[in-house]
Amino acid sequence: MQLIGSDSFTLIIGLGKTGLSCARFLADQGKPFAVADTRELPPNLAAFRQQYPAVEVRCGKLDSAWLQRANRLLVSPGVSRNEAAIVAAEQAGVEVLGDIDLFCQAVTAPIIAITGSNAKSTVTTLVGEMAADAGVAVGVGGNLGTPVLDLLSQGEKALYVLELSSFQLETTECLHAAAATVLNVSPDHMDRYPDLAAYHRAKQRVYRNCNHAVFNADDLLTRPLLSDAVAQVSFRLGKPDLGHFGLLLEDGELFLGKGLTPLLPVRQMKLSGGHNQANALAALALGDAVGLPIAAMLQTLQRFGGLEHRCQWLRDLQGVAYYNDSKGTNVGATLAAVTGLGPGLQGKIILIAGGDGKGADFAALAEPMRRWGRAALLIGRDAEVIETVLQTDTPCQRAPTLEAAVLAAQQLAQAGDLVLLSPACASFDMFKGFEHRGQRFVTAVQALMPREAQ
Ligand code: UMA
Ligand code: ADP
Repeated sequence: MQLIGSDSFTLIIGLGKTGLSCARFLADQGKPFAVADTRELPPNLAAFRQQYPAVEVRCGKLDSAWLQRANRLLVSPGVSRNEAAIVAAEQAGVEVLGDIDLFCQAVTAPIIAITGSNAKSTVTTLVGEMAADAGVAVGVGGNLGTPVLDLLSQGEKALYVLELSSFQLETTECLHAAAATVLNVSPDHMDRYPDLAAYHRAKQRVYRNCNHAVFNADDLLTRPLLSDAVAQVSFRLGKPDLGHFGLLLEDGELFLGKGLTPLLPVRQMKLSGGHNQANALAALALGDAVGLPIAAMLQTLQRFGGLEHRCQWLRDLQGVAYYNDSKGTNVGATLAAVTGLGPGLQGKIILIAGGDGKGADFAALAEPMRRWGRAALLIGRDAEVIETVLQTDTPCQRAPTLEAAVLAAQQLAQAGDLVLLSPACASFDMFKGFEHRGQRFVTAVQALMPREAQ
């Protein structure tokens, strides 16, 4: 594979999971490519060089002249397409795209595309399981973890369910989903976008050229900016319009429903909390749009218990429940956890939060914490920023480590309370990722001894 000196090559930007999947894809096709990564020492460099010794890799600051010699740039989601060298290359006529575009060009099976600030992974997994339960050969991936191009080596599929982040959507031009949704929009990644409008614009790209748009009628920002010629179906946590999804009250019992038809009592869902009813309705609307049988989808809802690190119950100790919501990496997710769990409690919530706040405004947490919180234990880089917002109404303590926060939470908790790790922040200032943070929390919680025995 001759690359150096080639006057027609694809330049992959980023040597993470996406970059590696792009390299495998292009190598399989015998297409010339090279790689740039803005880091001096990207994590996969040694293994990559060993596997592709002939491929040129340049690390560190992007070399603008080199980018302009490529005929296309395949930009990884972790790199903004507003990087000066990328913008300059695009202005010089170099095509800029991402792995999602390559995938869309390679497959003919219908795609369900799912984005939103929160609940993407839950809904993507749920829709994937609904399809599998209905006997459909389904590929599930994207931001969830498996890069989309790696799905191509998993055999022929009749349907793809993709979780797409705003980062991925920034570089996606060719998506034409059979069904697409923006589940919800609340501020996230404000360190990457100049304002909420720019983030919202990136999310809206999921609807481009879709056949069915599924939106959240309770969240204006999810409404597709499309003509009425495109089929649009909504879901809401209230009475649905005809043909749309929502909640119906029948003889005092709350049901998931479509139009006037009750489908499933919410108490039969394995997922709990109001936010998960919204997630179930979104999944039903998406599955219905591509023709999955409702009966099979309702079966899935009765057994699907959710993903690790998302409002996951861990244990009860001396009347105190411990919940791991390490995936609560933005204010919207933590709000959903506090307002979803708070009303059902006899006691109050002791919230463990903090980390890398990605430039967020935490003010929205103050009122629900005043209402349902007993205290907040704050960790990580932005502990002080969160404390400034919460301390007027909620007692706050700083903790040097997550383990110290768990011990302090146990001391403060009373029977009937719930200790909730829902950081409202990214984890990278203290941990390798949200899973690492969640696992550390699980270990600390499992190690707690009853208070009398200490
Ligand atoms: N990086 C650089 N320079 C580079 C390339 C990357 O500094 O040249 C940094 C990025 O800023 C980032 C890290 O390296 O901190 C990884 O970036 P990447 O683009 O190489 O990421 P991948 O390993 O390819 O993983 C990406 C998604 N990561 C990001 O969008 C940051 C993964 O989502 C996704 O699972 C994977 O593709 C497969 O599709 C993770 C994520 O955190 C879970 N997503 C964000 C979120 O959910 O909030 C959007
Ligand atoms: P994403 O992939 O978008 O990050 P996840 O399904 O991993 O979504 O959940 C992320 C966080 O969002 C978790 O903390 C979870 O408890 C919370 N969450 C789940 N459903 C909702 C919802 N409908 N609205 C707001 N937050 C939610």
